[in-house]
Amino acid sequence: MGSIPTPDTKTMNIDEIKKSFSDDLEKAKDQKAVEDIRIKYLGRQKGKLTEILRSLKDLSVEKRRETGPLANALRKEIEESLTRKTEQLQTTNYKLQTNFDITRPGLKLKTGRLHLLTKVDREIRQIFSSMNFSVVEGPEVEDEFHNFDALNIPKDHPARDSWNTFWLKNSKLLLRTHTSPVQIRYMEKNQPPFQIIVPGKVFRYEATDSSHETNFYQVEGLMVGENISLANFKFVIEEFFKKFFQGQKIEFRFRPSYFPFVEPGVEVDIKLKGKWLEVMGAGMVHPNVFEAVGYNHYELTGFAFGMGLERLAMIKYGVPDIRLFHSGDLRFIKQF
Ligand code: FA5
Repeated sequence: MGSIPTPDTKTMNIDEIKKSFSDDLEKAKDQKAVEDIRIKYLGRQKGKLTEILRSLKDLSVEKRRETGPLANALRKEIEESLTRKTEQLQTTNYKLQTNFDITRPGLKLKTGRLHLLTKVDREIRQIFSSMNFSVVEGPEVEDEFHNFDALNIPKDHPARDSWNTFWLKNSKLLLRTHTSPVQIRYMEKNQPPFQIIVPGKVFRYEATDSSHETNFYQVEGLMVGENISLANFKFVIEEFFKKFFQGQKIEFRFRPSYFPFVEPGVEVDIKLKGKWLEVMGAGMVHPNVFEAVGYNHYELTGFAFGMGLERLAMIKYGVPDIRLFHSGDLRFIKQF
């Protein structure tokens, strides 16, 4: 690199500026130092390179031709070096601040999960599907006919008291108290033989405790054809328990019971921590129910059941209180 005769003896030549600049830059430890260097060499008033660039006009044409390109090239070089140094300092600062360790394993992403009741609902659907049952759904807002009358529970019959009901204001509609009305809706539109399950939400206007909720899930079952018997029900339910509890030892019992829409009626209980917990009502479909949907009750028979989904989940997963399901407590939800 060439040098220029200087008008002012204190002014450095280009080689000297270049050397002095790179010495200064190497020593710079922070952005403030980089900025000082920029001013020292490129500052508008007294920048060392600026002075040279400004003095070019006083040189002879020949000298200017020789020096001009060198000075301009150095300006470009200085600007680029300053930018690079700034970037370098930023990266180093970031590493210092975050103590960044690229070998450290990444944080595990938090993903959502299915609610335990959704899981159990899916398990139940899958098991019955594997036994050739179809999955059917029905409305949560019902009329009196489907929720009660067609199920052989006439108006003013004391049996209606078993289903404490949320009535909708100014209408004859209600929030269904069980999934049994879907039996009626399905039979109105389909002919036997068939076997269905109906999972869904039900609502009852009653006090809550560790095994009762006002809003819970049931899974209805209905199988209708010729010569269907209670023995078929027993087989299906025992198969279901075997698959649902997957080898977990459970004790269960069938006990006579009364529901207006079945005859005979039974209840199924499972032992939980030494106490019997009622998990389902069931029985042989009552002839009056077949009549309400226009079926010939002399030719057809069928069994029906309605089980409490939360209660089955409580037994399988050891949940001590039904109110935990809807508590919104993440510590509970995240366990499953
Ligand atoms: C019924 O609701 C009948 N529809 C069941 C039925 C269907 C019988 C078909 C015959 C033929 P029950 O009120 O007992 O019956 O309720 C059925 C199941 O739902 C109970 O065994 C229980 O497991 C669950 N259950 C009832 N009430 C509650 C409640 N408040 N909270 C949580 N689960 C409940």
